[in-house]
Amino acid sequence: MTKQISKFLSLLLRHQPERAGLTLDPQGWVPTGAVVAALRSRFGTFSREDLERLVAGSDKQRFAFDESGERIRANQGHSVSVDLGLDAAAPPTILFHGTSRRFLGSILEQGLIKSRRQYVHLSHHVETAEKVARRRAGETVILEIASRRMAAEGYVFFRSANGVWLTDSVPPCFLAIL
Ligand code: HQG
Repeated sequence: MTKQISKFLSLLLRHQPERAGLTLDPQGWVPTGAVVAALRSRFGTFSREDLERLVAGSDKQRFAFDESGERIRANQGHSVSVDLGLDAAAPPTILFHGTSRRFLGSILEQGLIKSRRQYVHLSHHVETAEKVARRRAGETVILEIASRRMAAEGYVFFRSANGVWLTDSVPPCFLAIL
């Protein structure tokens, strides 16, 4: 049940806030009370404490409260346009991206593109990339991204509050199959 609620919260805070009559502010925040009310109307009893437990227990720390606790947002993964206010950060030498092998031809041709999300998502650790890849059916593949070289050539990287590396696109020349 927690997973189901977490998935619905991701949907609201990243993609379709209107599904529950919510609106994200330009930085992606929504009043905590409105989110609790939305989750209660969908799942029955659901309190602010339940939301706090869900946020604290999220394996990937997907959500964050603001300092006052009065607002909540997703740390990354948006398709809705929001400004998370992240500062550009110097990436490690290599980052990883896990995906489905069936996308490989297209990725090696076009590079990594963000499609509906605001950024391409990259992982610091290969294990994390493997987990991301396993969300998809079929054979998986891990790509190595020459992120330090990209940064040296002017590509901008951000690190979300929960440690996901974000960038606009990765051209094929910076990709290698692990
Ligand atoms: C692929 C989850 C064809 C890309 C995860 C990926 C992550 C291309 C898919 C976060 C392509 C997009 C994001 C190209 C990229 N041709 N396919 N040129 N370029 N792709 O879900 O990175 O659990 O938007 O490889 O753990 O899989 O939701 O991105 O397979 O951190 O918190 O297009 O979502 O986090 O899929 O996952 P996604 P992603 P949560």
